[in-house]
Amino acid sequence: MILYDSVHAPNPRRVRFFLAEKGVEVPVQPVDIGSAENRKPEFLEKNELGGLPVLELDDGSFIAESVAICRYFEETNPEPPLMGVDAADRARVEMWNRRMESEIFNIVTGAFRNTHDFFKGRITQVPAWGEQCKEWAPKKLEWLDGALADRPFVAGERFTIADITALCAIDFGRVIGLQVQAEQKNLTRWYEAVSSRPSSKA
Ligand SMILES: N[C@@H](CCC(=O)N[C@@H](CS)C(=O)NCC(=O)O)C(=O)O
Repeated sequence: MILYDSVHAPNPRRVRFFLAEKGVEVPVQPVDIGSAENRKPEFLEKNELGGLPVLELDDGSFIAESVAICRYFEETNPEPPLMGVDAADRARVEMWNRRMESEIFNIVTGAFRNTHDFFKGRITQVPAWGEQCKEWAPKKLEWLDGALADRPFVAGERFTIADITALCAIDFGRVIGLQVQAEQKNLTRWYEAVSSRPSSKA
């Protein structure tokens, strides 16, 4: 098994964070996004969309998409559960993980990808969309602060993949100047708790 990884990128971090919570070690092979190694034919054979991370299984097959990779490890290493414990909880975790992706992660990466020089010539940038995402991002944190008023973690009483997605998105938000504000008391409390987990450094 090999995990194709990139140390500074937020999606690979989600998987490393998830694996560290599970105490699972997987051999890692770095792929250099900076030199567009992930866009070369050899890597596109593993994932035709070029995104990282990618998991290569022992039978030589590949799984891309961070949540799909996490799902594989949730099934093979169920403890501790990070994607819900029964039907309603699994649905709730999925709801909140999707929200953390669509409302925060994709807004932060949308701002970065569509405005930053790093992506000039690599993708078709739509700067107006990037600027819109930049404007939305702090409002999304305001919303999350409110959502965290009645519970310790994003999806409820226990730490889940939704917290991992949210933390990786917010930390990556520094590339667009996004920061948790001191007056966002619930979000600050949550941010400190989740950031202090040793797995967050994976
Ligand atoms: N939906 C994919 C997104 C993968 C993705 O876009 N990864 C980024 C790193 S966070 C990447 O490879 N960027 C470099 C590029 O697109 O060339 C996932 O959840 O894993």
